[in-house]
Amino acid sequence: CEDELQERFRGCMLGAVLGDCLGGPLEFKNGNNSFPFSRLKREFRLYDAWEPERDGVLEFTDDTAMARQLAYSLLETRTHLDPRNLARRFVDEYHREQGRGYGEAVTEVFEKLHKSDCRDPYGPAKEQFKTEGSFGNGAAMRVHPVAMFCHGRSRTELLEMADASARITHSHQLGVRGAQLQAYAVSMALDGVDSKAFLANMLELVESFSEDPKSKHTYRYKFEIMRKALATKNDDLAIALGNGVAALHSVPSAIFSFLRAQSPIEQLRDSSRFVRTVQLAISFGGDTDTIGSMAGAMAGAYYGEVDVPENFLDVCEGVYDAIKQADGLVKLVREN
Ligand code: 8NA
Ligand code: MG
Ligand code: MG
Ligand code: MG
Repeated sequence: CEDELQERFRGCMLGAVLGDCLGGPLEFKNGNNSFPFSRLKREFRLYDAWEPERDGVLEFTDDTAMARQLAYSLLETRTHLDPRNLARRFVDEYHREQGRGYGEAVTEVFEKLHKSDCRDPYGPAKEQFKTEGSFGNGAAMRVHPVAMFCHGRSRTELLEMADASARITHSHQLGVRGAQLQAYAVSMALDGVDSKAFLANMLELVESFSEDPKSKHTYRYKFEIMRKALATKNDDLAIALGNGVAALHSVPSAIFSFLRAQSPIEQLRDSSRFVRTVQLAISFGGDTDTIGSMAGAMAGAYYGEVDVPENFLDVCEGVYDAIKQADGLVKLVREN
C-alpha cells in the first residue's frame, strides 16, 4: 500500500478490534493465571479454518464499543474533543448494548450521566469509589483514536486529550496515566519509533509525572521490570507485570507484548509479527481482551494493515467499521 498513513491507521483500528475479539473468549478463563503458548496456538488454529456460516463471529466487547464512540466523536467534532459529546455517545452506546461486558463500576457513571443529561461530563466519574475514582484500564483500552487524531501534533496536546477522554469515566490518577501512556505508545507506534527510543521515551514520560509521585513510582517500577525482561528475552511476565483490570496491571503488559514481539519468539515462530504480538498479549491471561486490544492497537499501528492476516476479517465483529473509521481519521488529520 503506497499510502503509509492509511496503512498504519487501518492497522491500529483493526489491531485493537482483533485483540479485543480474539482475547474475549479467554478473559479470566484460567483464573488469574497465564496461558501456555501451546494453548494460544491451538486457539488460533481454529481461526484458520473458520467458516462464518458455521462458526458465527467473535463479538467485540466494551473495549471496542467505547473506542468506536471515541473515534465517532472526533470524526464529528473534527477539530477538538468535546467531552459532552463523548459522554453522550458512551451513554447511548451503553444503553443500546448493555451486554458488551463493561466493568462492574463504570455502569454507575453511565446512569448518572444519563440522568443529568451529561451536564457535567466529568462529575459522575469523580464520585466513583468514594471519590477516589476508578483506576481500571477502561480509559486506556479505548484511547488509540486520540493518538491517531493527534498524529503530527505535540506530545502535550496528545497527553491533554488523552486526559480529557479518560476523565469522563476514570478520575483516579493511575487510570488517567494509564490512558496517557497507552496514547503515547500508540502515537510512537504510528510514527514507527524503534524499540530502544520507544522505551527511553516511555521512561522519560513516566519521570515527568513529578506532580504525581504514586503514578511515577509505580509505573516506573513496571518499566524497569520490562527493560530487564527485554534484555534477557524473558517472555513470562504475567506475575511481574500483571494481567488484571487495573491500568497499572495491564497497560505495561500490553506495551511489553508489543516490544517483545518485535523480536522472534521461538514457540510462536509460525505467526506474523502482528499475530505474535496479540498471542503474547493474550498469553498473559486475566484481562485478555483488553491487554490483547491495547497491544493490537500498537502492533497494527507499527506494522500496518498489511501484517494483519485476512482470515481474521471473517472471524471478528466490527472490522469493516474499524477500517472506515481509520480512513475517516486519515482524512481528518490531513485536513487539520
Ligand atoms: P471500572 O471503572 O468498573 O473498573 C474495573 C474494576 O476495577 C472495578 O469494577 C473494580 O473492581 C476495580 N477498581 C477500579 N478502581 C478502583 C478503586 N479505586 N478501588 C477499588 N477497585 C477499583 O471499569 P473499566 O472500564 O476500567 O473496566 C475495564 C475492564 O472491564 C476491561 O477489562 C473490560 O474488558 C471490562 N471487563 C469486563 C468483564 C466482564 O465480564 N464484564 C471482565 C473483566 C473486565
Ligand atoms: Mg493495504
Ligand atoms: Mg472488554
Ligand atoms: Mg477486558
